[in-house]
Amino acid sequence: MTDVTTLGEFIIEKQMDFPGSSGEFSRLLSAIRLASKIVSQQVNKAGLLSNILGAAGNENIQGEQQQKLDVYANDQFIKAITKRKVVCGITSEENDDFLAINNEGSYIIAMDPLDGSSNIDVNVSIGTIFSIYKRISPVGTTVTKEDFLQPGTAQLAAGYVIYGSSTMLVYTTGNGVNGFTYDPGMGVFVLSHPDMKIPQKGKIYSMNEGNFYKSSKGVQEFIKYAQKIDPDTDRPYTGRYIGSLVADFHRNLIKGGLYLYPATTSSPNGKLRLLYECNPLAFIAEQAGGKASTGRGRIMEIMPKELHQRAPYFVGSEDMVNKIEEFIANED
Ligand code: AHM
Ligand code: MG
Repeated sequence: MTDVTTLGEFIIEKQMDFPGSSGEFSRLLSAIRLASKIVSQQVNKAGLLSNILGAAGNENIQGEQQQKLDVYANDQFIKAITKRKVVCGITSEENDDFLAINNEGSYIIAMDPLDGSSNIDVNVSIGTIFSIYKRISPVGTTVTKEDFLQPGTAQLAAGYVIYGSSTMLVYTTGNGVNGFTYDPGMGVFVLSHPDMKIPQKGKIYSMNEGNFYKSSKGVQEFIKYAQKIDPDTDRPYTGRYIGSLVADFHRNLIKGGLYLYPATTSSPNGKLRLLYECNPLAFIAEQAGGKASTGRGRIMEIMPKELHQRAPYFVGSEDMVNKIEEFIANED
């Protein structure tokens, strides 16, 4: 084990921290690391819990009340983050309003503690997404909504955990993207994917094509383009859609591809949430050499108005994002 780098060692080696702070980033990341290990363990038992020991929300055979896994994940992340005392507020997909925690903390977190929850019961990969900002309000006061309504360009760090065939933690602090795979035997994350780069050209497109006719003309034309046979441009592309954003994004990050959740007639702003789904993955995509767009502009430049605001989302290999932007621009 001497030739592997653990996540803890990596942070120390790179002396990573937020500008002007001492050790706060490593405290924060160690909270995320701990909660993700706990959640990972529980995710692995999810099938057992729901199928053998009783459905979520019911009492299990030991007479314990069961919690839904997404609520459990939310609690674990909040507990771990609160304990480290560097964060003053958390906004989560699971909570209608933000939580004010330690007034002395300088940072805020936006998170989706367990994304893709419709996939929990069917043994398909799910994930956690997080995004870290410096607060705007003065230290020592109670965090305000404005602290959370910052554009993605203000993110200090962002990452995700994928609970897949193995558990991985991937993050950026604005100096590239690194991925760590969890070794359950040793209980540590080890650096497995240093300096991740997304291929500039991709071949995979990932969309819920049930929404084809609900999408705009430009999106429909792009899908037709993706399916067209043209050996010169290596088409047709390959369609891959898991329905877990983290898993679809992670695959495309490694192999090259485009994830798209456009505006539809029933969801005019798309489905995905700007603060804790779109922006953190946009930061990672850009840091890996990719791109993230609303179809008409950079995702990270949107000035949020609401905590749970949605945005149309196109993220992945630069050439593919450029291509769909072209189709969308031409629909006008
Ligand atoms: P969730 O936060 O309720 O889990 O919804 C987000 C998920 C993403 O993980 C996924 O990409 C998308 O919703 C799938 O939506 P759809 O079922 O409409 O294709
Ligand atoms: Mg979600």
